[in-house]
Amino acid sequence: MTSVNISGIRLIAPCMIAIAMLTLAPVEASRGAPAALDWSHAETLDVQLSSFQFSPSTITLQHGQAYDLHFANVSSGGHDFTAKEFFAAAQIMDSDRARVSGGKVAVDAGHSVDVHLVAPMAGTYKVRCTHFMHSTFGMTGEIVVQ
Ligand SMILES: [Cu+2]
Repeated sequence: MTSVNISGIRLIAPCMIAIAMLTLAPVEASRGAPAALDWSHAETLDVQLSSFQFSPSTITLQHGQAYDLHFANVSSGGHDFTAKEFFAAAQIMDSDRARVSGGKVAVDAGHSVDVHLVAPMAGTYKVRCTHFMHSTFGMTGEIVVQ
């Protein structure tokens, strides 16, 4: 087959991306390799951090979908968005990896941090702020991947 038509490529591309994600995922976890993903279609989701809650407190994602999680700290104190299992399982965009440290995204007062990632396997992942007593005051939440 020497000729390739464009519509054929369009149909095949999503499958190839899915296969690439499946094959790259274990490698990604072990050595932080970049993945040839198109992040331009990532869906932006706003998550507000305030004293003392996440809004929304339940974040619903679709497995395999790319997102730009926009964490905005609207309070006058520091907070973090900590979800160790979630971030460990998600495929994080290479240039955003440094923004997630030990499963934690720290957001200074009045600042915001964006993390692009592909939602991992379906499940419910716990979220909390690790600042002293903040989770006790209500800074907890969950990520539900469908
Ligand atoms: Cu907090």
